[in-house]
Amino acid sequence: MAIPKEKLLEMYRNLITARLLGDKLAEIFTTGVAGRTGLHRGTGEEAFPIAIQANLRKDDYLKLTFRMDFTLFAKGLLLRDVIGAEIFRDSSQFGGPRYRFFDPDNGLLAHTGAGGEEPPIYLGAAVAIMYKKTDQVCVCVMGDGFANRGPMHEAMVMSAAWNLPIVWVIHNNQYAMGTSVKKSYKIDDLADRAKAYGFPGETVDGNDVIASYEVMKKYIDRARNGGGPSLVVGETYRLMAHFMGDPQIYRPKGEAEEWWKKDSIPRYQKTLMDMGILTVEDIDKFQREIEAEIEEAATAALALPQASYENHLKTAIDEI
Ligand SMILES: Cc1ncc(C[n+]2csc(CCOP(=O)(O)OP(=O)(O)O)c2C)c(N)n1
Ligand SMILES: [Mg+2]
Repeated sequence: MAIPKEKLLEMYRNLITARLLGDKLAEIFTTGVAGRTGLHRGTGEEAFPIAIQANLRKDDYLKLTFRMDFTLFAKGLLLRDVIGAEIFRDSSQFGGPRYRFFDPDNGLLAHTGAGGEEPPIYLGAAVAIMYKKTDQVCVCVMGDGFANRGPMHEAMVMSAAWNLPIVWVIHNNQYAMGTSVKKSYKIDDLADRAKAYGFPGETVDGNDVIASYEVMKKYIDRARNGGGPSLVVGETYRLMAHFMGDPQIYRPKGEAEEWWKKDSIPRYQKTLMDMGILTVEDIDKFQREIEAEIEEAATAALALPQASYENHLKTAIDEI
């Protein structure tokens, strides 16, 4: 499949933006000006969510893992509003999220503190698409940890029974807090589970931008065209600590170093350079442009008003 050059470069820009934004967020959190504590960094796992979002429209529904929410600029959110949502600011007065990425106009419905409760909510969005007979799709991404909770299983069962336009995704970064997937799954290929629900399942190298884009495209197109649900597993690695401050005593020595060798950025740069659509000069230029964009967005985000639970709940209830 030939991916248009513009799409390949859009994913490159987004990948670099995600990497630099992750660094910027870590910097903001260490200065104490964020309205919450405990950033769960996603540096090193950006390629998979970027490739997923490259296949989505603004009106499609998307749930990303809490760790990868900061890549939601690739869904159309302003960088300012992404940073604002991360640091507990409210950008609703400008049409952005009011609280922690709650932004229905951009297909972002819920992020629950009780992790793993979201799949039935996104299942509901897929039911709504079925009734409204639109060609939207729903993509629900859960971490390898929260994908093992009950709500995801029940939602997958129902999605199959009703042939709903939803792609279930497991973002497998090999750990849930200190627990390795090897301890929580007794199968090697997590996509094997799809068979039991009665829909297709496929595993892809989540650090390979193009492979991830192609696999996601296949199943998103399938769902959009009435083909029903599927399960995609993106294999990556949680290179960062569970949260900033976690001593990571559970991680075998040398394991993270091995995964750094599979980092998506140098791999994707090489691929694009081999294809003749990216030069060393472009790499420098993009880097400088994106750094400036992030600085500007961070300044604007810090000036946003603090979000408040009371205000969020009140307006959310009023809207229902
Ligand atoms: C119901 C519930 N149980 C436990 C937690 C604590 N918790 C927060 S993050 C996390 C790990 C999630 O692992 P995974 O889904 O693999 O996401 P990752 O951290 O790897 O991105 C846990 C157990 C929670 N938030 N909610
Ligand atoms: Mg995980």
